[in-house]
Amino acid sequence: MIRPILIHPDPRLKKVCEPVAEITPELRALAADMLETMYDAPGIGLAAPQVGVTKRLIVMDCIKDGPPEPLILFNPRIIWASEDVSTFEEGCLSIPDQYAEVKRPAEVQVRWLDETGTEQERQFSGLWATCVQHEIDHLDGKLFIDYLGPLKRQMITRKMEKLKRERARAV
Ligand code: K1U
Ligand code: ZN
Repeated sequence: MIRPILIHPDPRLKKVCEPVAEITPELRALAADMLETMYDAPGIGLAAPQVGVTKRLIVMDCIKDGPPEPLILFNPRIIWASEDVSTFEEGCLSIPDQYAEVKRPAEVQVRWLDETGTEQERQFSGLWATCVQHEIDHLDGKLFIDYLGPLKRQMITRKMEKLKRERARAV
């Protein structure tokens, strides 16, 4: 099921999300819905708060060409980050049509629980590293615009407020 994606500003996007204590069938269904929502958008990642659920769950697939590689990560944690940084132009499905360059560690080691409750660990680089950091930021109530200066951030926030007013009028 495709779920509606919250648009910034929304208080649910500013919350620190709760860890998942047990991976229940409901949470597995939520993860499947999030993947469907992400592919439909389209996007390369999605965090549970973006669909209004303040739990520590993200999904990703950064493969552009070739067979899909969906990943479901419960309680993801960065356990190592490189000193090297890289700059990517980031977007966000909760901030449509706005892009900005963000500097982040180029490589990160992440530990998480998969959908079977098994602990997984993987080193991410390139777009995967940028995406996993962007998604984990969502779980801590942080958006990519929080890395920008106050004027740029305010300009984007005002555009999003206008977009939300227009969308509300259209229904
Ligand atoms: O968290 C999100 O809002 C998803 C976001 C993830 C992301 C994008 C770019 C850098 C870091 C994290 C998106 O997927 S925005 C859409 C997007 O980047 C994309 C859409 C279609 C094809 C390829 C990329
Ligand atoms: Zn985002």
